[in-house]
Amino acid sequence: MKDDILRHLRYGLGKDAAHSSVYDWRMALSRALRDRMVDHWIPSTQAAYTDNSKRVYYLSMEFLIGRLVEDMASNLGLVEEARAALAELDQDYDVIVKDEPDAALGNGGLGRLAACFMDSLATLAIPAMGYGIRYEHGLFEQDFVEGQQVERPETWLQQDHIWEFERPEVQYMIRFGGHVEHHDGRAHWHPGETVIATAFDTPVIGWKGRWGNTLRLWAALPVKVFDLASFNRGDYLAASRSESLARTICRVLYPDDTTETGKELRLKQEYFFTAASIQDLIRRFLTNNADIRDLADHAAIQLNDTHPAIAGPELIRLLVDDHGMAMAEAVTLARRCLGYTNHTLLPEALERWPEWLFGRVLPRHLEIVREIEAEHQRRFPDSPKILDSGNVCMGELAFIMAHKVNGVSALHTELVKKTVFADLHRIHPTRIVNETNGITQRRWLHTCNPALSRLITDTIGDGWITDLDQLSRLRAKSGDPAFKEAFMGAKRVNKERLSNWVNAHMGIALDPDAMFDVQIKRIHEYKRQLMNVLETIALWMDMRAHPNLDWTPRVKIFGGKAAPGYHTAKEIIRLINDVAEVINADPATKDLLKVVYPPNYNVTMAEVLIPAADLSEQISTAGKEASGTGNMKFALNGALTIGTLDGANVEIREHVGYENFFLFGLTAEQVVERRKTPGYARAAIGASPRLQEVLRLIFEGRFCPQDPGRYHGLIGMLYDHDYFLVTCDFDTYFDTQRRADEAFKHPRNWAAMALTNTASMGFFSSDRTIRGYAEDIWQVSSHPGVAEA
Ligand code: DL6
Repeated sequence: MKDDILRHLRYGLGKDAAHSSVYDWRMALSRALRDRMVDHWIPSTQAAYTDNSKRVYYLSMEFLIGRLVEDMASNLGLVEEARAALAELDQDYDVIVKDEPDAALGNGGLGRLAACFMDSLATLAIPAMGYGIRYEHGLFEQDFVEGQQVERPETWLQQDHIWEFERPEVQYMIRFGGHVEHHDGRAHWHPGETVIATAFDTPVIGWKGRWGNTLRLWAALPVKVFDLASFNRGDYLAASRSESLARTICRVLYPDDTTETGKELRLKQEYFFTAASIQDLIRRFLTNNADIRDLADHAAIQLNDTHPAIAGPELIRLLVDDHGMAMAEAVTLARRCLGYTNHTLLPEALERWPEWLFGRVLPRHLEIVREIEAEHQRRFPDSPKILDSGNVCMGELAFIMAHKVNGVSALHTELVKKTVFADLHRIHPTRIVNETNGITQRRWLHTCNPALSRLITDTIGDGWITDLDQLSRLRAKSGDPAFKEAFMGAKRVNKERLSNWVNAHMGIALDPDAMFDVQIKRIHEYKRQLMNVLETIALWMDMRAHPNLDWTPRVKIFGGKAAPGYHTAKEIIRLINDVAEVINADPATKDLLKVVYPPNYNVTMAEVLIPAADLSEQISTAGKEASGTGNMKFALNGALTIGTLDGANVEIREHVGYENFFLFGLTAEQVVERRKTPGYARAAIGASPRLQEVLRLIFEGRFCPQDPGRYHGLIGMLYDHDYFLVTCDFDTYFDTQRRADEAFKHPRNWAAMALTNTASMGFFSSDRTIRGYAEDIWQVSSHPGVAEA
């Protein structure tokens, strides 16, 4: 390893050890690791080809992979070797891995799930490819200026992304716009614009390198570099039109789609990566197989949300227009290949494209959608429509074109059946299945929490790393004082690590003995960060009013970004920051309460925050969070959950035991009922003197004296449009927080509850989730694996 690092430093980077920066060392280490990955990756790829294995194709607009050095070293079992090699070279492994930018090619849960799935697919040796977009700029970087979110472009590709291999030979033409002619018995699409999709491959190596898969991200290239004739005429804009389209397509994750041009770009992005992926998988299939009608025996295509739902019409287009298949047969074949995962019940997140826009960008696909619609309506005349009120409804399209549709937690799947797809479920009663989400324990315990990982391995061996159910053997330890002490010792190490980080980056001193209470996720009204900050204010008021009570010291930690155009979420961010400023400066509560909101929450930050948490906030309005995966990461790392009966919280509570979970709040059914009661928010506020007091303080400008009216809109909304029922759940939330305070005063009991959480999380491994998809949806099996390289 040491020799390899030096060799890469010299011949890969043109540097000698004496003049190398941390960046150079990281690049050399990464190349040395990458070489070893390739030794597992190529045999796996060859084996999948030779065996003509059925492959999974996971199409996702997002892969939130974060940093990779440590992940790769860990899966290869090379962390200690790398550390030792660098130490011999007078370099610090920990400093070097921290130098890596966080690849934020996703927003949150959906993208991180895709990354966990890639890890599990490789560990389970299921031949698979992830397909996505190689965004030039990932999710924006968040800064706070006077407490307000400011967005800056993310720049991960300004440095060499060492893990990927460019594949200039893998290119596909992606066409947009134009018109369609029908003659010679077939359709001829004459596009208005064309770009080239070109591939970049990142190996994804499973645990101990038994198998390797590929994450293939598409970048766009212009069909011609530039138009020399226009350039010579002095028409520079026309000269670079093709280049500009290509550049724009892969430029940013989630372009603002509130404008018409933003919408069009988003649709083009979706089609771009989907069309490239479908062409690519057909090409791969045809290298080993002669008859396209066998495609479904070799390709399982999973649509991660509706973003790649155009895969149905695109596959049909290729089968009909290029392979001469009859439309009905093509629809049936496409359906056998496709599965669709729904990740949300929020109506605004279910994609709908204006028909005119869809037809302008994808005229041939609109014709095909009409045919899919007509065929489905013929068989099921009362079916919901794909083309509805001038829109193309991508949820309905994905449902109708998939042989299986899955929800991501038990509750969510039931709600999918009863609400968004109730009518389609009636027509196709066996199509919807549940695959409760999971997380990879290799990243979310073994790598991010070395102290706890070591303790667990010393106690039960390392089998849990690939078989998380083995953690259940720790349950017997909940009465063992020495083990509990060691368990909380690991937590303490993580809390100190976080405290040092907060002190260094934010200048706030934290007491590691305080309860670390963490809510990290996208800022959204349904996730109810607002309720958390209202409770924080109420607690602060009580602490000030009764300074002599035996308070449990708390650190309230928030993290998360708001969508740039989401005004209310941005107001909530500002309120948290204003409240933090006032509370953190209050000498009366300085040893009891702190509020911390580090900017730019991302995967890397999660890896530090989650192991340090005592309490995990999972407080969404019941019926709104499809699953959540943060909830799983916290519980796995020994945090107790305070939460509602929403998403996967329901199943987590079943597994960890009701007594080890702080439950509060209305159920999904009660939420629906409560909304029917006129004036429910005013009634709830009227019944809660505590909440009235909190709202009064905010309204009077206690947290922004220089601009007292700042939150009048936000507070007014709670009185009159409290759609997410913050007011109704507030009191029980507050009381449940006090139960958590009480429990925290008894460290041995708390330790028993915390370790029971860890011990009970076997079910929530993404390995289990992937086995479920493999069996219920994809009908694929694990490869025996390749010999250890
Ligand atoms: O399934 C992954 C993840 C779930 O854990 C979250 O509960 C869910 O909100 C998220 N869904 C999305 C889709 N869009 N929206 N909203 O990100 O998926």
